[in-house]
Formats: sequence, structure tokens, C-alpha cells
Amino acid sequence: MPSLKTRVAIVGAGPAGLLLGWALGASGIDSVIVERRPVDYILARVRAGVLEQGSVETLTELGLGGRLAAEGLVHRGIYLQFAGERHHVDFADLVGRTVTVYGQQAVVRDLITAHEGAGSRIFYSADDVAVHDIATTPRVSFTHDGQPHEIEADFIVGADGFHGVCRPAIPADALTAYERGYPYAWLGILADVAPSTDELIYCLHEDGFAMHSMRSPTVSRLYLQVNPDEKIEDWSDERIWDALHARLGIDGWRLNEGPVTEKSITPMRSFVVSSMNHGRLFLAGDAGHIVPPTGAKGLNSAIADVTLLADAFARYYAGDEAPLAGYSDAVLSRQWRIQQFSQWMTRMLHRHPGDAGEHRFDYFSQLGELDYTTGSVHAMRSLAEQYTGLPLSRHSLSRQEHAA
Ligand code: RFL
Ligand code: PHB
Repeated sequence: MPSLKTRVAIVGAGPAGLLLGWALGASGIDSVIVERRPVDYILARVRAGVLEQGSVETLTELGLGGRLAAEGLVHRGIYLQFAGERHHVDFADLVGRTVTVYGQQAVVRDLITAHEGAGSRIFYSADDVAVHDIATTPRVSFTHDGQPHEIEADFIVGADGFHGVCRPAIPADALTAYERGYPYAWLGILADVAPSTDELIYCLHEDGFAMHSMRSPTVSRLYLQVNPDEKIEDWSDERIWDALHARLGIDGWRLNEGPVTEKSITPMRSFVVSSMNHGRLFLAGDAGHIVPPTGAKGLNSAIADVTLLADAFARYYAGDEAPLAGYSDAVLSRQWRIQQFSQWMTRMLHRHPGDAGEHRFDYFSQLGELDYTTGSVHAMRSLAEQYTGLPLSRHSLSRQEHAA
């Protein structure tokens, strides 16, 4: 059986795995990536759209910022819409930071192009991927082009998403999973039409949440809250546009319609695993934590994990083992704050089933919360600080500010 040796074997070529391989390469650390999907499938996957300023900085420092700088849309804030009114929250004014709208699909494309140029070792379309002896002498086995392969590595990184094989390889008694489900899902579309807004609109409507995002000056991305058991076949383009008009419409504003090029329904969950490390296996990105998409944190968390992990490996090979030993704690202390923010945004902006008619306590309370959030500079600054991204340091902002 062909056997390969490397320092870090990475399972999964989503944004976390591809970025980790690239960042390790930049520090002169050899890695091999094994991915179960074909490269065309990965390039076609439409997902996240918002990069925190720190994510943009990370990608730029790693030499991946060319197209991002040319095509990324820098947004200085977002709109929060409720009770038929739209309110702007100006992050740039509030905290001096911005976000950049640049699709995960584009981030992945840039990474794959960079890896191809560098001749990185990436096995796409790998079958039967399995990890072995994660506590002692880690190995990854898989089949590629009908041939069995094995990788011997110093470490394995599970960057294989929520449904991957790495997290389940950790013994059950060494791992705790914390989870919350939500009684709603997002129906998302991509449409070939100029966005009808300059910045993202997050909207709470009596019929449910709606959002207007974008991918470029000619492509809009829109979302609707739906029941988790809805079938996409039951949502014609016309029905989707009707619902978007009803929820997002306000006086004096028009939503532009265009051909729908992609549509899908995504369930929502909050999930955190502790620990993110067992023996010589480390988890990164969605393999270790999931957030509902309302706070735009999933991709950004994956990038933050990888930044910490790549740095920890570089320090390990330079003789300092402490950052690698502290990786899981560093990720989790930051992750729980991101979980809280994502859950807060989600609950504030979605209709809760059963909260109907004369019993709409939640809805009116949510309107009160949105009123406060858009009316108080303190509340807006807190939102701005969290939406644009928490620092990578283990210490909280307030503790840093106290110390300063
Ligand atoms: P991924 O992207 O799931 O990649 C994991 C990769 O591992 C592969 N894999 C395997 N490979 C080998 N062997 C196995 N056994 C394997 N099992 C799986 C998979 O094929 C895949 O290629 O995880 P990663 O890299 O951790 O990246 C995480 C992000 O993809 C995710 O957090 C975001 O997309 C979440 N998200 C958003 N995040 C943001 O930061 N901002 C946003 O605006 C945002 N919007 C969203 C989102 C996610 C959404 N959906 C569809 C879940 C909007 C939506 C609708
Ligand atoms: C997106 O553009 O896909 C997007 C933007 C913001 C979110 C989630 C998704 O919170």
C-alpha cells in the first residue's frame, strides 16, 4: 500500500483544512490534505458571505488577499429592520471596524488556486477516509483512484466539518458535546440581480425572519425563515419572491427580482465539543463547533481556529509545546462568546413557533429588544464589537481595556 509521511495530516478541504495547509506551508511545515469530495463539488458549494476584519487581515497576511481586495465589498455596518422601519448600525463610527462581503466560495477558490500553484499534496475524491491511533502514532487511511493509501503523521487535524469522521474517532468518555437545536431553518437563494441595498438587511417580520445579502454588484443572496421540515420543491421562485417582498418591503423601497440560480434549505444548530484535542488529533472549524448563521460567525470561527492552530504548530516545531497544549482552551473560551452572540442574534430576529395571535409575548419583547439595540449607543457598540469580530487573545476586551 502506498504510504506517505508528513508532519500534519489534514482531513477535509473546506475553508478550515485548505487554510491550515496553506498557513503551515507558509511556516515551512509539511502537510497533506485528504478530502472526500471532488474539487468541482467544493468549488460549487455556496455558503457564508461575511468576513470579519480580522479574517480579511489573516487572509491578506498569508498572501491570499489579491482578489479579496479587488472584489470584496467593504461594508461599514448593517441594517436592522423591524416594525416596518429600517435602522442603520454603523460599525465604522461605533468601533472603527468594518466587515467585508466576500463569499466563502470565493475564499475556497482563492485557496485552491494558491495550493495548485504551490503544488500542495491534496487528495480529492478520497473514499473510506479513517483515522487511526490518534493517541500514539497517528495515521490516516483512504482509497484514491481505487488504490488504498496511508499517511503517517506527527499530528492529524480534523477539519472535516460537522459530519466528518475525526470527531467520532475520539473516545466517547473523552468528549462532551453541548448542543441546542432551533425550531426553524433558512431557505437561501442566489439571484442574478443587482442587490437592492448597499449593506446587509436583517429583518424581523410577523411572518418570520428575512435577510438581504449579496455576493457582488450583480448577484444578490437572500434568506427566509422557514419551518425545518419544509421541502425546497414546495417553494417556487414566485413563492420565494412573494415572501421576500412581504417581509423586507418598506415604504419607498423596492426589492429587485432576478433569475434564481441556487436555492436550498439549511437547518440550524448550536454545537460545541469539549475538548477540541485528543492525543495527537486536533479539531478545527465546524468539526468542533457550529453556530446558527445569523451572526455570520461560522467561517470566521474556522479562520480563527486555524490561525491559532497554525501558530501553535509553528511554535511546537520551534521547541515550544505550550501553545499546542493550550489550543483547545484558547478556542473554547472565544467560541462560547461567539455562541452567545449567535444565539442572541438568532432569537432576537426569528419568530418563535407558538408565539402567535394574542400570545405574541416573544414577538413584542423582541421588538423591544430591537428598539433598544438600535436606539442605545451602548447596545449598538456592543453589537458592532461582536459582529466585526472578537480579538484572538484569550482575554476579554473589557479585561484588556481595564488593564490599559
Ligand atoms: P466545511 O466547510 O464543512 O468543510 C469540511 C470539509 O470536510 C469534508 N469532509 C471530509 N473529508 C474527508 N473525509 C471525510 N470523512 C469527510 N467528511 C467531510 C467535506 O466534504 C468538506 O469539504 O467546514 P469548515 O472548513 O470547518 O468551514 C466551516 C464553514 O463552512 C461554515 O462554518 C460556514 O459556512 C457557516 N456559515 C457562515 N459563516 C460565516 O462566518 N459567515 C456567514 O455569513 C455564514 N453564513 C454559513 C452561512 C453556513 C450556511 N450553511 C449552508 C450551513 C450561511 C449558510 C446558509
Ligand atoms: C450570506 O451572505 O450568505 C450571509 C450573510 C450574513 C449572515 C449569514 C449569511 O449572517
